[in-house]
Amino acid sequence: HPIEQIKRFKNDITRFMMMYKFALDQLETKIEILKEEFQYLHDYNPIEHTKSRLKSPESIMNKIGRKGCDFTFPSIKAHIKDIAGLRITCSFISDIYRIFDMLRNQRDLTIVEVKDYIENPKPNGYQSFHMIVEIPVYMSDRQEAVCVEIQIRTIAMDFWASLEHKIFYKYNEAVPARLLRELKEAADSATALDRKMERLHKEIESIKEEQAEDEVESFRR
Ligand code: 0O2
Repeated sequence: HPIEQIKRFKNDITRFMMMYKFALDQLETKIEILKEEFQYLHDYNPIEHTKSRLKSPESIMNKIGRKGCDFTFPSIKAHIKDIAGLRITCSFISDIYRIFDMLRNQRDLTIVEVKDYIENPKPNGYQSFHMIVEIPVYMSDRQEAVCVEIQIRTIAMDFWASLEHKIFYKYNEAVPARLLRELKEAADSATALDRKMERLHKEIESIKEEQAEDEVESFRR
C-alpha cells in the first residue's frame, strides 16, 4: 500500500539520519574529553568552541544530483561524506595540528581523507584544516562505520569564512570582483594576525615554562 510505503521510507530516512547524529554525539564526547584532559594536564585549552551540524535532506539531494550517484542509502552513505559535520575553532594554528594528532591517535577513528587548506589555501583565501573520519556506531541491530567531516580552524579563519559564505550567498555566487579582491586581502590580514598571535603565544608559553623551572629550582635550594 502506498501509505505504508511512504511510512516505511520516512522511517528509513529518520534512522539513516540518526546514525549520523549518533556519530556526531560520539565525536563531540571525544572532543570534550580531550579538552578537559588537556586543560588539566597543561593548564590551557586548545579548543575555543565546537559546532556540529547535520546536512539538510534538501542539501543532500542537491549533492546527490551534482555527484550523479544513486538515490539509495548505501550509495548516499558511500558518496556523501559530509552529512555529519563538526567544526572545531581554536585560538592558534598550532592547536589545529595538535587536535589533528590527538584524533589521529584514537584507535577507533579511521582517517579517510585530509585536506589542509592552511598549507594550501584556496585561491579565494579560504583556510581551514579538513578531515573525513570514520567512526563505528553501535545500534540495536547493527554496527555501522559512519563518516564525519571535521573542519578545524582558528577564530580568524572562522570569522573570514562565515563572512565570505554570507557574501557568496547574498550575491548568488556571482560576487563582484572588487569584493573578491577585498576578501582576499582580508584573508591575508587574518593570516598575518594568526601568525602574530602564534608568535606571542609561544613567547608567553616559554616565559611560563622558565618561571616553572625557576620555582622548582628555588624549591630544591
Ligand atoms: P556547508 O553548508 O558548510 O556544509 P566535497 O564535499 O568533497 O564534494 P569539496 O568542495 O571538495 O566537496 O569539499 P571541501 O573542499 O572539503 O569543502 C567542503 C566544506 O568546506 C564546505 O561545505 C564549506 O563548509 C567549507 N568550504 C570550502 N571552501 C570554502 C570557501 O571557499 N568558503 C567558505 N566560506 N567555506 C568553504 P559545503 O557543503 O559547501 O557547505
